[in-house]
Amino acid sequence: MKTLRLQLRFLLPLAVALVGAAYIALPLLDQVTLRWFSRDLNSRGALMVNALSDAVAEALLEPRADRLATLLDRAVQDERLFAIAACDANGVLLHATRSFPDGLSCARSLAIANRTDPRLKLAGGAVHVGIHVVTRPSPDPTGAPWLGAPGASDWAGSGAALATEGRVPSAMEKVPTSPASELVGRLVVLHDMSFIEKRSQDTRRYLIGFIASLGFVIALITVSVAQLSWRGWVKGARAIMRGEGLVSPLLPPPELAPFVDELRNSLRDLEDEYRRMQGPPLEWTGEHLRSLLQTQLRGDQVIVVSNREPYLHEHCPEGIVVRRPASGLVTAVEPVMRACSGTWIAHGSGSADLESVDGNDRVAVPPGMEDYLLRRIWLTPEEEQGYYYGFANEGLWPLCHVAHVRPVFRESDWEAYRQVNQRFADAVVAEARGEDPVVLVQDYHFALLPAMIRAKLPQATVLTFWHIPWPNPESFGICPWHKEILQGMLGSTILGFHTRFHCRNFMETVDRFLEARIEAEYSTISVQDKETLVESYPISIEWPDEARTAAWPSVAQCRQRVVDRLGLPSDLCLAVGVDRFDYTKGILERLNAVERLLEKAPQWIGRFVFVQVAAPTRSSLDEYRSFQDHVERVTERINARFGRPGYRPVHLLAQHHEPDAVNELFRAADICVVTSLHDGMNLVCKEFVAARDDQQGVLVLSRFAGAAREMTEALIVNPYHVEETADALQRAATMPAAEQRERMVSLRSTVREFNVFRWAARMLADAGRWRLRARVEARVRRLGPR
Ligand code: ADQ
Repeated sequence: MKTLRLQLRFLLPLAVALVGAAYIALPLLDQVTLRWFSRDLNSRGALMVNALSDAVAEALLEPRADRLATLLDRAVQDERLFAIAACDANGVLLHATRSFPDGLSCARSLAIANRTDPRLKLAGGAVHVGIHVVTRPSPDPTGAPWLGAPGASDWAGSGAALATEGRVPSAMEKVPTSPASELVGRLVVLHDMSFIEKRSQDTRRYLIGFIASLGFVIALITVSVAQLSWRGWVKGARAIMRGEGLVSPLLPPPELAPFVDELRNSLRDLEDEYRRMQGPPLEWTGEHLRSLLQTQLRGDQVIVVSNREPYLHEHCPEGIVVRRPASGLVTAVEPVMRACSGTWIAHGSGSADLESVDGNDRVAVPPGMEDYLLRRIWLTPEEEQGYYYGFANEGLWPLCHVAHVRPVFRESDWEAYRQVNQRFADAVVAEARGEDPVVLVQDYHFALLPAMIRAKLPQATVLTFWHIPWPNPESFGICPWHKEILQGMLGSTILGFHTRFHCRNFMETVDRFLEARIEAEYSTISVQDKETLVESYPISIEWPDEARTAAWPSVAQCRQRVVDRLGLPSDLCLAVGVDRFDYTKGILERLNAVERLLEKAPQWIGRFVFVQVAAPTRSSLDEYRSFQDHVERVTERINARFGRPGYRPVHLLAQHHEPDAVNELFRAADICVVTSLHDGMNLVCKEFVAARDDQQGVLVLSRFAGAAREMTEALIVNPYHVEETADALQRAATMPAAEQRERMVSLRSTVREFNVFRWAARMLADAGRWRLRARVEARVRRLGPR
């Protein structure tokens, strides 16, 4: 079918070209044949007139009409001659044969004879008009009307015209070269042209036949060649260009193989470069990301590894339900995965997870859309305890956040951490379809995974993203296995943090503890010839598109629903906080600030309400349990101090909320409070801004959250400074609508532009460049010194 299409693509233009050629060639051919025949007829006429010259001259001079008629009637016997007429030197018609057209004068005959097309159309067909001069030797060379002299040309218009009479000079036309010749008259010779037209038609027919046969032969050859060789030859060439030529029977000769390789690679490089030159789109969408993957990474397989799964299947009284966990990582990476497809490997922690997977522990998600595969890994309670709760959350989490909670490191936890990392690495190898997948390793649960993957899949591109802060070398040195962790992470091709500050901390830590070559200028670290790019990629959220925002209830509706649900006073200033119930999020500090506000500005008592949504997290750890207890006690204290019947200044909702409920709260609020003590980025503040399409609301943001570097229009606070935070709450509560709008518009444009697809695109584009570089280097190595 494809071959047929290709042939048609060639044959149709060929047919058009041939028809075009015939269209142009036929009129040309007519002109040329006419010119040839005209020349022939003139010569023929000249010969005839030459033979009659003396007799005609005498008859004209005498003048003897009967003699002239006899001469002309005899001459016209020639089958190709149509008629002859004789004109005297002044252009007066003296005699014409019978068939000479009525009304054709000597002057008009001369005019026709001098045209490019000396044809005269008559009822019976066209005739050729030729004029031939008749002369005699001059008795008086001084007084005779000479050919070409004024007077002799009266009926012709000019002497020059006479010189070209009949187009072809006849023997008689040579007369003017001799002053001894005297013009006696002219013969108008009309040749029958029907035979010329017949010949011309024949020629035309032959030409059309020739062009048609030529087209047919070319088409036949094309079709045959295409049929015989297209499949084999072109397929072979294509296979070679794709690099499959090694198994093709049409292999290039071995000595050409390096050139074919080179050509193929250069073409790929050019194509990559061209795509890169196109530049990034202004607002990244899932669609852009998908096309970036297809172009820059050629649709390579993408595998994500994280501890937290994007969807949990849970048992509940109504049956099995699917839930989205409260996790910044999931919030950010899930839309990317929906855009990229591929496989997400994560710990299956839902109570109904096992019942929801197929024989390979896979389930397609999101439910109903099934854009990608979720591959679940099952952990024993001991593994989960050691790897997740122990090493990751009692060790690395407080170590990296420096939030004044002492990290705990146990040998058994470390062992479990190593084993679980290895199990995930094995799962990556099992899920990889080729030897060079793109693996996105997420977070501090998998510090050892990059090196483990590299050991099994050296060609893989491993992008590790560390979602939490990286401390200074002194703090990190507390971990007994700091070297192993650094070595594990340096198995990554690219290692990403949210900020430059965290990148610098990491490079200084490596510098302190490992033998490595660090090139700060290029942000690279090399250990034993293995290079890792350390780069900052500030994470973000998926910007809600119009279809989504159109479905949102209005801000007023959201406000009313929240007021009704929580039994709040209707005339109030509503501040909200949405977090995992984690000590790093500064929940205690913000409660203290609310308390301080009510102390400093008692006019707010009864009118200021703070709603804290806190999703329970890591509750089996003592530190978290005691933190939650502490928060509850402080909440009770504030409510006891400032509350009154029908009014509680603080509402603590210690439960998981679905994304729609969180969004409703953001839209209902006047103020969103984010007071993390240390946060890699913090997505809550970005979600708040995205929810406010009414361009109202104030963000109070901790300067210790990575987001503070981008969201400078927020009221930036030091959460450890209670007074400052309380003042910021006061300022937010009284901020004029115009100022709110100004700040919100700017914040929204930042988050919209620097959305999560851009985050992923930057990393994946860097990965694409890195892969290209690796390919070029491998090629150079293969070719070696010549
Ligand atoms: P987290 O520490 O989980 O993320 P964050 O970035 O604030 O923190 O994201 C929390 C997410 O959970 C948000 O999407 C939020 O809406 C949701 N959430 C919070 N409380 C919830 C609740 N009660 N019910 C339902 N959903 C809730 C880590 C790092 C961050 C970094 C992210 C992404 O600690 O610094 O921003 O990864 O890299």
